[in-house]
Amino acid sequence: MIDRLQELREEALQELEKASSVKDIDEVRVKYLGKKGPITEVLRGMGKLSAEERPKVGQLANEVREDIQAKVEEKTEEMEAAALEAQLASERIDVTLPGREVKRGARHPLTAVIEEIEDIFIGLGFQVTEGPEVETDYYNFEALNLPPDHPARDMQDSFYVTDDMLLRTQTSPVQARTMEKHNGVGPVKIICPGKVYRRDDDDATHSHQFMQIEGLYVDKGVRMSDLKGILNTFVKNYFGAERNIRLRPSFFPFTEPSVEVDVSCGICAGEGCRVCKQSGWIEVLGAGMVHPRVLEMSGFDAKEYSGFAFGMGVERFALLKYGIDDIRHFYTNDIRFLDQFKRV
Ligand code: 2NL
Repeated sequence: MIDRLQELREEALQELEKASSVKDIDEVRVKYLGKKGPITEVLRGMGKLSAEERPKVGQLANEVREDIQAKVEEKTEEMEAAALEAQLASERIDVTLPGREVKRGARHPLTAVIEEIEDIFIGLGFQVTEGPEVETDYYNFEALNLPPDHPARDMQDSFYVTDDMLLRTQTSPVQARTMEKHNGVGPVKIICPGKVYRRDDDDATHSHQFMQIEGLYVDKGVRMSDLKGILNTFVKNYFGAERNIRLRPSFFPFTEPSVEVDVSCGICAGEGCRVCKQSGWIEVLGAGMVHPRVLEMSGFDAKEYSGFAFGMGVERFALLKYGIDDIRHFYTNDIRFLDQFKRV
């Protein structure tokens, strides 16, 4: 029996030595140390032994078991360490490789210009207000004192959705709606940025859809000099402190008196050049004192209240500031064009 146990130990240790996987090792363990294994069998036959031999065989059997168990553990650890090594080797990363470029987006130049203009007017106490792009004939035309025979009211010049509804041709209806909500109580001091639509053939300076910002200040005692001061401050903030404005008489149905506002040319400083067509001035805004009929229709007492209003095309402000020569660049969204505004 002693010989048999030593034989079994040799066999088991050799088989473990040859084992090449955790599964192999476990099979050997079950084969030798399992309940139906040869060592258990030897122990069962111990009854036939003498009282003298029994403890010796028992002790050896335990030693054999312990040796096999120790080898099983040693081999398993070896295997697991090797597996971990292999995994680490296969997952090795080179931290010195250059990283992947992070693609940064950018605000659209028109968005950047709108936000810049908004910030200037917020600094002057105005609130930013928005409204619907599909408007009723009333808010788009009637409330702004446009006579029924005005060209803009022609089916040919505006995008009508029904007989009575159209895509707004200016953002003034937002202002008319806001005045109405104030129930004849001032002040109303707002700017309204947004998309507007006119039936037009697109070219370098025209688009059937463009961005407008209008401003409105209604309160007791608002005067033309307030308009001039606000626009002068705005233009200097937007274009630069060295620029000046001048007002020329004009006409709009919704303002009386009405003016066109020019900014001094930033290229030639008034000397005359190609950009300002030799005049030294560039037209940038339309403005005026809100027509009393417009105030009354929106619920304000024109004997008590007065106001000024102005309107500007955002594309024109962007063209002038960034030296862009074609308004269509804003809508075709060529990534090479847009990329140039990453720092704007
Ligand atoms: C332009 C410049 C302008 C206004 C817009 C306005 C709005 C209300 C009342 C009175 Cl609610 N006026 N807006 C005023 C003057 C000019 O836009 O060139 N428009 C054709």
